[in-house]
Amino acid sequence: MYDAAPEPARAWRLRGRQLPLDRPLVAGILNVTPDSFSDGGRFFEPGSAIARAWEMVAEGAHLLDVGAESTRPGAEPLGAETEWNRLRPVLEGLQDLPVPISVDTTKLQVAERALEAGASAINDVSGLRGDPRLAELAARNGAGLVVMHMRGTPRTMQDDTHYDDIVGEVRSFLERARRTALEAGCAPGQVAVDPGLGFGKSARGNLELLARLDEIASLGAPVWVGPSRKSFIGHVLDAGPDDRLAGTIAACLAAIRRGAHVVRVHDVRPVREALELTRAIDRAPATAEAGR
Ligand code: HH2
Repeated sequence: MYDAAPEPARAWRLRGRQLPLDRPLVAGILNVTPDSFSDGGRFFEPGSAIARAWEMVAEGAHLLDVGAESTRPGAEPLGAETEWNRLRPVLEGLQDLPVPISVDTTKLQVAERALEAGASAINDVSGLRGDPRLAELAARNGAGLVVMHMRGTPRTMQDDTHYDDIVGEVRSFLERARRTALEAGCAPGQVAVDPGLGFGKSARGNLELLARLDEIASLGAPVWVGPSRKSFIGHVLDAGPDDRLAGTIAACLAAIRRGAHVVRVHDVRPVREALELTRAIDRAPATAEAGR
């Protein structure tokens, strides 16, 4: 269906660090926002955000994704100054964090300052449609870059969620965005791709993207996926955002099985434990054989 698959990604490169991709990575979500869809307001105050960051590291997060602008459906865009004023005290307070930080932003000025303040990666939910110069910035700094698929903007993305071929469209978009990043000077191992669950997709579309994630993984890039507490889980389970943990874990396991490398989640400990147990089971036959 697609051209021969390139070599699979072995590590995600971000500012002098290499995160090996031979085991699943958990990115803990830190929303420094008053209005995120599931945890808005909980970590808006810098002190509580910093405490939550350390808590997620203790729970086993391999990296943290820090954002200050909600991208929930219908959200209005935020000015760069307001976004940066929310992020600054948190990033400055996390200088000693032992794990890398990605900053969830679509804005060049915010990403530039975040990298200066020690962030290691840029998570761009617009997939370089907001500001393609983010790719040059990542290239110049050797920073990680996540390009995510979204239809339209958070304000409009749920207006039309019909696709003739959702996986084909998302895959081509990510392939193009990745190429743009490589042309701007990023190394292949720097650029991760993300299908953007919940960003301009129906519940069924999100399920199909998860079911066929191996087709996204065949691009050969590190694959991020963010199912955490999202409404497609609520749609299947008839559960509100606070009751979607089991569904989130199931979605993460399904994604990893189909080639995802990084799962972006709010509930770090239970997801990490589920992934660890699955890995132990998957490795058991080989281990038993070796011990014989
Ligand atoms: N989802 C959200 C935000 N950023 N980034 C990537 N790469 N992938 C995702 O799926 C993704 C993302 C939305 O979730 P959340 O941060 O919990 O909510 P909000 O945007 O309301 O702050």
